[in-house]
Amino acid sequence: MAFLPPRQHASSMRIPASNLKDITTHLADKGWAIAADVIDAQQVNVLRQVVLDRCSPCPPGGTRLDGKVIQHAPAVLDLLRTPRWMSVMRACIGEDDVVVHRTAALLRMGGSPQVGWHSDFDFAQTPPTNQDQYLNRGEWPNGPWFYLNGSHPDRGGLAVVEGSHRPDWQPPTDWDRSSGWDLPGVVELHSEPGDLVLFGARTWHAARAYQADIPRLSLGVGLRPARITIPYPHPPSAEAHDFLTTLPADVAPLFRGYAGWIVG
Ligand SMILES: O=C(O)CCC(=O)C(=O)O
Repeated sequence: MAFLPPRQHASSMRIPASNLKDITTHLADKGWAIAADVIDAQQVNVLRQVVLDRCSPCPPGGTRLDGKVIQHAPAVLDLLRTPRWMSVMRACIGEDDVVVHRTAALLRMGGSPQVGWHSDFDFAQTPPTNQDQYLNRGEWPNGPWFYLNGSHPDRGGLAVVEGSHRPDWQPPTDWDRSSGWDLPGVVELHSEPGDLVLFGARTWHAARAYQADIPRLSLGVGLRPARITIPYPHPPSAEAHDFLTTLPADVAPLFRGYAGWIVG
């Protein structure tokens, strides 16, 4: 791409998980936010093991994603019982009555390449035909990821384009997925393992190539307003049906209209 001056990457800001006002303001203004210390070290370790169990084996240089992790890992249900996480999520969605939207465990091995610049939002105006079109048209915050090794540019870290959450934001015409890092508005995120990384539904993001010799582990659980249903035309798979009918009573209301089983 042509002639942008080199840019000093802004370092990102962690906001205490109890400061819901600053987290939501930051997310609304900038299109991303980091809620600090949402889960403790013990929960981080449990979730690390979940990602390892669900995404191994993975070959050197590879990436594995489990888009139905919550259906197979009771420990992920415990996140729904974690008041600090729920309060951050509810505040960022802006509604109290929320349901589980989609979940993912993501493992990347050393040698995995850069994840190119993209928005997860599905901008198509035509009726949805695939899982991402069904699930990625909502306005609720994306991510929201726990980078369970921390996010840092030297650890395959996530970066976002500040301001790109706004509907009228357009990428410069010479951008593509393989563009580098000296781009206008890029913020490289620095988070700790118990931090929740949030970004807007439209926010453009990318992740650095990962080089370390331990697996990079991330877990994402997205919620949406309960009043929004996903018009998926098929009934739940047998596996999803079993999961939904055996859910513990305390979390079952969070699975009204669950459609995350589409994935994977
Ligand atoms: O963290 C990563 O490696 C990729 C995350 C990502 O691209 C996404 O959430 O869409």
